[in-house]
Amino acid sequence: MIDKQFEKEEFKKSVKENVKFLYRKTLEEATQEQIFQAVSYTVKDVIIDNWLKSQKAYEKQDPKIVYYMSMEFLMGRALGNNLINLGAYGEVKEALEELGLDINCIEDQEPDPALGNGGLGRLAACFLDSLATLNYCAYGCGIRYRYGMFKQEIRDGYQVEAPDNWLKNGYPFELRRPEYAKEVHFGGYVRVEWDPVNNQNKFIHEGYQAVKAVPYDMPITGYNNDVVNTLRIWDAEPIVDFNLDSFDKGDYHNAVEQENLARTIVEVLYPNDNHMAGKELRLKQQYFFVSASLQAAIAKYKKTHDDITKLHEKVVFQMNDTHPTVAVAELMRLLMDQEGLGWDQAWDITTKCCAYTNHTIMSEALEKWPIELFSRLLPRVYQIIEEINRRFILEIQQKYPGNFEKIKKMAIIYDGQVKMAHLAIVAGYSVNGVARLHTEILKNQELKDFYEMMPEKFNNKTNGITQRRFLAHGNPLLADWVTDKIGPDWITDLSQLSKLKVYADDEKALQEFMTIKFKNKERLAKYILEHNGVEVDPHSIFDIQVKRLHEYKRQLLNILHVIYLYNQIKAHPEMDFYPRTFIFGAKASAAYARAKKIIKLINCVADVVNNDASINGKLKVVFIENYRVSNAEIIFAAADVSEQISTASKEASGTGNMKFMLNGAPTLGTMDGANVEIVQEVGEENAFIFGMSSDQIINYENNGGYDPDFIYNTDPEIRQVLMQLINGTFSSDTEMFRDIYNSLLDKRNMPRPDQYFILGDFRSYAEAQKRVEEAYKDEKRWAKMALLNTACSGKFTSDRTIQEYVDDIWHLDKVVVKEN
Ligand code: 26M
Repeated sequence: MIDKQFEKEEFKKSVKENVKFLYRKTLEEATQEQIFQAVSYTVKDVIIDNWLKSQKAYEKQDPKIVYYMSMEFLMGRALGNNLINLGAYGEVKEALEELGLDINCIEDQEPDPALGNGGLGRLAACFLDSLATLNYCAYGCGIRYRYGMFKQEIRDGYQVEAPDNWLKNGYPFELRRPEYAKEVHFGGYVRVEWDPVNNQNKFIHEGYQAVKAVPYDMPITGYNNDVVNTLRIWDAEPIVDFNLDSFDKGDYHNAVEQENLARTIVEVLYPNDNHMAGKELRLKQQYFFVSASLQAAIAKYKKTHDDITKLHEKVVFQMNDTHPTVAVAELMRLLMDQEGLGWDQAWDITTKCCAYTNHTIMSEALEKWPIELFSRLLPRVYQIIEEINRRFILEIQQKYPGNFEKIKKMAIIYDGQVKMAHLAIVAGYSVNGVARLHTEILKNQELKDFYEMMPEKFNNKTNGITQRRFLAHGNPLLADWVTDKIGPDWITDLSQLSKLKVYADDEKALQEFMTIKFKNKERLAKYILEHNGVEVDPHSIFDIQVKRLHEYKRQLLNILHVIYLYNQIKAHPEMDFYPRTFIFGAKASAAYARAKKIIKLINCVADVVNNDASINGKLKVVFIENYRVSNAEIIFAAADVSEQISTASKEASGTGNMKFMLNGAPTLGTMDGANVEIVQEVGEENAFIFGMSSDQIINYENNGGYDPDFIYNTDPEIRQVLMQLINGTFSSDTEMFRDIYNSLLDKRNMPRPDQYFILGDFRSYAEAQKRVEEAYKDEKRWAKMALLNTACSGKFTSDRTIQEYVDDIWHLDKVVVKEN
């Protein structure tokens, strides 16, 4: 059903009016950016009606609400996605054409709201889409960073970070809600007073600095169901403007500090991925949005309910990793100090309201805060954590009398640090990993002691992705083809894709499928030419690795293998070799020197390989600048091969792997994260699996015995590749890649050389790459494989993931908004 406003003539009229109203211009005079704003306002108008309608329905039905608490929401552009979900994309595309406008150019005017780093933040965005589409009442709770994920520029092969000022033209899809502002307090001290009325101690927080948290709401549209949920992100403002008033009161210093605090707290997203830096400002950010969100949730609950002890019947807080874990102590504080409950009652409610998702086993990522910092910044919250810890240690002692090892390993406060994961597990009623293998590793390795003590809390929720963005919007050619073959139901029921299996041996269908892939490769080739100035051949194999740059993800293994292939072609020019384009996209955390060097290496190898006429263009290497959600959609659609080559056990799940699969790219990968489940769905014969298993890796890690030196000494081809890092082949500065070389071989390299088993897996990877080439040469076999990947990807929709969260953890009620 098309809304009246998306009826073409109405729509055109509204866009023209908005251009006039907003900019005092005619359509002909307006810039593309101004037209984008005008179009967005028209769309927002429709959304606001549904938003109000959803609100009404929620008020009437009083469903249980999930608050998805996350430091990151990597939303990507809203305009196109909203049009898809409103079922109006086609109409609007045509209407714009009639105005002489190209919808792609209009969409390209929107900045990517990049309020996240990578997988964890993008997962949160997919979850919000699925929650709205499945008719559940949900709020995303986060921070309105002034600067999101930095923009990456490549200069002379190096990554250079540029600020992402995403708000500079005003963002049309947000709504400031000053009436819901909340105060958040930092620092100061706690005074204890006896309260004779309630016969208990009263804790009074004084001498603090206060910040005003002001929410901005973004609409989250469900697919074709009129549901509009809310992503609520908090901005910080000073409580009172710095003025002479406070100066007169002698409060000058404090007024300046409060103003500074408000300005700095939401300034920028920390661009770290899987790495904890321990910065005080980061903890301030965490407490800031958590406290504001909890206050708002409690206030909302109390508007229509008078018994706070039943909060858990209507509210659940899902903590996206440990970043918002201070929520458990803050909820205790609000229930006790604001609502007047005693410890036991408050604890009972808190432990029924909070649940925790773990996203990584990388030890550098585990959040631990020095108690000195924590208690200074959040004195009352720290007191509460001490009491939670005291009681938990008593429990440990009861269960394991005399076993001090257990206390050492499981205490929330130990070695002068607050361990956020331990707090989350102790206070949460659910602890989940994000893929089957990852959850098993949590239970049997990382969190073994906790699993033994409280097995009932542990469960798995394999990640998923939204097909609305990553197929319907990102790959319209394939989306139309799928609809043509099996009807449109896949958009809300991805398991339908299995119906495509009947086409696996249908030559006509296979040809259509591969023609679409080819067109998408042409689209990407055009993008690469325009943005990178490199010409690539869409007839070559597009072999793609796009994800954050991290040693465990092993972009280094990929580029070393490219060097190896280059050497082979040079040594055997007559060799039969299918042309290949290796495409990379990755941001490195700004402070991660080795990761940045790997980017430089990729670009240096690209320079040499792409300019070597003697290899006849058989090999191309491209580094796509500024990989982000908007260009990801184009990249996934165009991939032949999906590189998922993390050291087994290290990648908790991965979600890019699912996006490639959905778009018909077979996985070249290790048995890690969700790759394991992908292979299970598609069959081993339709994937290229290599490398050591997670058991083998974990065994080496625990018992030693891995020796990259032996490989270096016994495999001359690998040795040649490593020598080329330091002999001037790719940089006249022979010291340029010395650190990378050393990281693989130098025994002084801490904690051990080649931590990520790059040399150990090299041969196995090269063989798997050989199998890729053989398979690709057989056109029919490849087409079948590609099609089956799409056909078997149904499990990996975030709709399935969300339904599992609802069934096992959240127990939400379905809400009807759209009357039939
Ligand atoms: C921590 C402290 C200070 C600053 C930043 C951080 C931090 C930020 C993001 C730590 C980890 C962060 O993200 C981890 C992450 O993205 N994990 C990924 O989660 C995905 C969704 O579950 C999985 O698919 C990936 O395998 C996992 O790496």
